[in-house]
Amino acid sequence: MLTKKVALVTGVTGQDGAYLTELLLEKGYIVHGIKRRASFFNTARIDHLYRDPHLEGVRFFLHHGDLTDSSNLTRIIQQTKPDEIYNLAAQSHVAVSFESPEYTADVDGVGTLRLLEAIRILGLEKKTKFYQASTSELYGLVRETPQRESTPFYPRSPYGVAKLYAYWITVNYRESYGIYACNGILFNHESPLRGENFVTRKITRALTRIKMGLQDTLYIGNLDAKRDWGHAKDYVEMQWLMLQQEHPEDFVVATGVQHSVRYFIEAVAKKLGISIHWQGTGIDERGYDASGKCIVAVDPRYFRPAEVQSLLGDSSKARTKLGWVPKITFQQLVDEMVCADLKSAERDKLVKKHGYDVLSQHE
Ligand code: NDP
Ligand code: GDR
Repeated sequence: MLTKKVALVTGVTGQDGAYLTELLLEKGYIVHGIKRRASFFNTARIDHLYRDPHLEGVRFFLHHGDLTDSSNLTRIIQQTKPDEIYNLAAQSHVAVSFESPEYTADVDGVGTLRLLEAIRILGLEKKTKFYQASTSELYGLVRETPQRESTPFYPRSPYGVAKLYAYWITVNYRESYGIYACNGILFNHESPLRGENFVTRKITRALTRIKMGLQDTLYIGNLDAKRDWGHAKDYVEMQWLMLQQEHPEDFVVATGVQHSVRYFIEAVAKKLGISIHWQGTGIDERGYDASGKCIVAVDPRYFRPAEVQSLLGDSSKARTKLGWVPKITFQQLVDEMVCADLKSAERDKLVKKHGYDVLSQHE
């Protein structure tokens, strides 16, 4: 049966925001999303879900807002009176957080507090459930493998530290004010909607463009980093499930399978029929294709001041208590991302063939 619930999604224009909004609309929710004002339209991921608000039966609405602006957030929550808030908004790039640590702390840490305070100030503690997008980056320098809910935290970036504050303030408001608030400790999840400067999308985008002759080289950082990569579509289902329980709890969300960045490149190259011959080790490493042309080069620019070398999650609690299992395998994820980026590379190739410039985006 379709629900009559109202959800408010921060970060609605991001990868997870798009998949979650689609899921909530399918379930019958009225969805309010908070988007930032930008000089370019930034709604490409959700345009297919959006309908003219003048039409009848529209259930998806957008509001301008920002996690750094508490009066704005309080007003939106007051107007929409949501049954559920999904706090997905964040400066979500770990490397960028070293460049903008203060901003990252403000948005990712204090931003979470602003939402929780708004719930409290408006007297919505008993009505509004709250989901916080916590992260495997909390584990950082790992103390135990695989990582589970009880594994101690040791964040390794301003992003991780800001998210640590958000994690604990969520727990604190649950314990202090009885708000139904929970943390999803999500491990890396990807999709064709993944931002272009995260490593998986950077790889699928670059290798498909190399395949189409639009680009020569993929410049990359730490090839030996290992991640537990799942599909965003599976993970937003868990975000929703966590708010449908009798009592609020925190859950790890992961596949339990780990691969290195190098392996991800190899999997994409295999799918595309590009051969990469690895040569040497360390920062001088180069990958050459069959014709001897360098296509993968390590650039120390992409190394981080402190790295999270290896993450592997144990989501037994989610599987046992909520019956959640990820449906999409690593290979299916790679295939889907490669197919989507190949399509846009083919389109760019056609545009170029007809004499128009193709803009290349570099990280
Ligand atoms: P994205 O980077 O794709 O999306 C982030 C969203 O936050 C975008 O809509 C962005 O808006 C918005 N945003 C950024 N800064 C602000 C701000 N100051 N005020 C309001 N909105 C803002 O991230 P994902 O969808 O991948 O991730 C969603 C959440 O989950 C994030 O909090 C992330 O930290 C966390 N997370 C992600 C994981 C992953 O592997 N994807 C794993 C674990 C946690 P705009 O479009 O304008 O930039
Ligand atoms: P991560 O994702 O830092 O885990 O954070 P990202 O894809 O950026 O990096 C994963 C690993 O790959 C290494 N790496 C590179 N990373 C990027 N971005 N670009 C490169 O060129 C490159 N080369 C190697 C990184 O050093 C790292 O070890 C993501 C984000 O979505 C966070 O918001 C989220 O909380 C965590 O996942 C879980």
